[in-house]
Amino acid sequence: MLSIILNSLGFNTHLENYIQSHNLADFEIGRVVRESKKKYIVKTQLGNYQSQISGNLRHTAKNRSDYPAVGDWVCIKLKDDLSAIIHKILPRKTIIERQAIGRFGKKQTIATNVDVAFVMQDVSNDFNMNRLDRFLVICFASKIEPIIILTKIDLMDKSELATNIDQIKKRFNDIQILQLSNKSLVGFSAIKNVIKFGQTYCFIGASGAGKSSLINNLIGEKVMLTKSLREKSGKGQHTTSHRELFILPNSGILIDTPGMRELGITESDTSLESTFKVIYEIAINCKFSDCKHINEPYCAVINAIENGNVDRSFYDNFQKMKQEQKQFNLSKKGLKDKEMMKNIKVTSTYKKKSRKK
Ligand SMILES: Nc1nc2c(ncn2[C@@H]2O[C@H](COP(=O)(O)OP(=O)(O)OP(=O)(O)O)[C@@H](O)[C@H]2O)c(=O)[nH]1
Ligand SMILES: [Mg+2]
Ligand SMILES: [Zn+2]
Repeated sequence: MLSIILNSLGFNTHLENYIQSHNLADFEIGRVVRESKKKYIVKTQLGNYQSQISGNLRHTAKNRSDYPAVGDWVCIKLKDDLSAIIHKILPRKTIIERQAIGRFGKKQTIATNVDVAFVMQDVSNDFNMNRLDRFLVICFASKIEPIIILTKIDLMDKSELATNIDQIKKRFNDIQILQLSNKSLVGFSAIKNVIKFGQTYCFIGASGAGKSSLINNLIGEKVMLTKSLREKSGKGQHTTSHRELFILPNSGILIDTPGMRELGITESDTSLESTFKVIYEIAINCKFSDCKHINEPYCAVINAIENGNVDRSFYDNFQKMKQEQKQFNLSKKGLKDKEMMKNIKVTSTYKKKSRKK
């Protein structure tokens, strides 16, 4: 039986069937609504519980993705009225991740079980098309539908806004673009209408884009702290420093995330094809099927750049990300080989020891 609370958290019959068929009915089921330094708050139909992972889960965890993240459905055992232990993470529908900062070949989980990603972009003072490309790669790598929300439209004139929107449409002709002022609330009702009951929406974008401001406006109270650049003590400091999930009454589920500065991409094969679709479509007309679009004759992509049909910076970003993806795969392979060598060493030391006995 689906409880009303779990239902409004996005619980569905698919999860219920999994629980039944895997004999997990003795556990309390909840969703991770907040995570900070491997401490979790899990919301269940009985209330919120401060939770830690079980020893077993910790010992078997190999990667960051083996730990719970905001958005996860988990099986817990209650310790008392306030705390619980997480024993199992239920299979994820989707996982948003990026390359872990400074740790090549490793990934960092941003949120899980997300249906739609709102890619928030300040269109006035901090408009950055190449960053937008990166956020979209992250969405496509996770197979999550992106919707672009351009914020702070109150701070610019209409013609400048229209030019920026045209620029985005030239790159991405089939992604929905919404406009918003968190101040005057122009565009707010259109965003509210997109949000559907039981669906999970993750807000991603650079620091200061207005993610927490929009969440506060949707919830109707100040659930998240928001700050202007002026109010921040250090330059580039993020206002939101943790990920948190909110239920919008009778509507969807919202996940706020800290602004991301570094957006390293991971290995997904199809994410570049989806993000740079415009380039891939043009490339069909290159003379050579293995054309790298660098200096080959009769290259349709180079031709499109020269004709102004494709922005050079879009193309440059594409080539750069292709390189990064190669690098990620090499680093990942390097890490795997290292791990394998370690295992071989451990096994041979073990064998030597047991022979001595
Ligand atoms: N004029 C104007 N200001 C906005 C708008 N949206 C947000 N702001 C302001 O921009 C600043 C940053 O907004 P936040 O909502 O904190 O941004 P954030 O994306 O959550 O930033 P991080 O938590 O650092 O990732 C605040 O001072 C907001 O009041 C908008 O549409 N128009
Ligand atoms: Mg914020
Ligand atoms: Zn070509």
